[in-house]
Amino acid sequence: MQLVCGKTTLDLTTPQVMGILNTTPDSFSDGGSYYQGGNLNLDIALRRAEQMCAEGATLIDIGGESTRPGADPVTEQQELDRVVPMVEAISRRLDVVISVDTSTAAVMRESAAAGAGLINDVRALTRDGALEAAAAAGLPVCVMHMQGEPGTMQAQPEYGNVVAEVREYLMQRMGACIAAGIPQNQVVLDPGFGFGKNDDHNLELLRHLSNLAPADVPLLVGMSRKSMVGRLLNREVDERLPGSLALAMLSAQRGSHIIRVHDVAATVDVLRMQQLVDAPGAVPVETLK
Ligand code: 7PJ
Repeated sequence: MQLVCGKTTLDLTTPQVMGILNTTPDSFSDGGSYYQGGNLNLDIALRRAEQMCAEGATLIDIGGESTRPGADPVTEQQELDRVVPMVEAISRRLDVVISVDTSTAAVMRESAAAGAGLINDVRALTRDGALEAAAAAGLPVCVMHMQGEPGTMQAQPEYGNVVAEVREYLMQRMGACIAAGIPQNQVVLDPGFGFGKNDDHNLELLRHLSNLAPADVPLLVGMSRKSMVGRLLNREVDERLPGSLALAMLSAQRGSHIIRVHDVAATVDVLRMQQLVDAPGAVPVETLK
């Protein structure tokens, strides 16, 4: 299974790690890390991207809008200003697939022109012009399930059958992508952990991850440091690494192809160990000197 991400083709035979780089001042985990005196500092962000690549990330996900409940809404221009220079800078310097976490058509267009390799949309290309912009970009897309809207989605999520409903939605959005001219094998699906889901919903989706899509469709999952880890283990944001690593491994065992995380080095180790056990021969054995 492969994704053709612009100039780079990504091999999904083994699970790939996507490192998170938020260019927002207010994301729940790394928000504001790259700001100095209220301005985004490209050099600091670039160094973080470089580090994640050295640790084994093959994708970097750049987001300019926080979807955290209560986060300030962002204008199109703000999002462009945060994301596009970052895409340009990374694309010039690093050999990595740049994913843009955006729902905005103009950000998709300008990021693609600046060297992005994947469009990652938590709103599954439902905003005006998004499907068309993504198709015109000629890049693979990740479409995610969300119930409700970011500001209110966690108030009272409700499902009859969460697995069936999420699968149904993802299949429907995949159909919309194909109808818009995006090749079927360039569509990645994501159940959207924590997006309009309570902990039971999240756990049920993880248990049945491999039933969410046909086996030949790439799956992306993101659970790193999320509130579900906090609630289930009673941990603050900076104490969620062990829980996040367990979830990364459990999702790899259930067939996820791309795992979106903050802690790249630790996740790469965990996934390598998982592959050594579950998929002998898939990754080279590295022995200590
Ligand atoms: C996800 C995302 C996710 C995809 C965020 C956070 C919230 N994109 N963007 N999947 N989450 N595809 O990192 O906690 O789960 S932002």
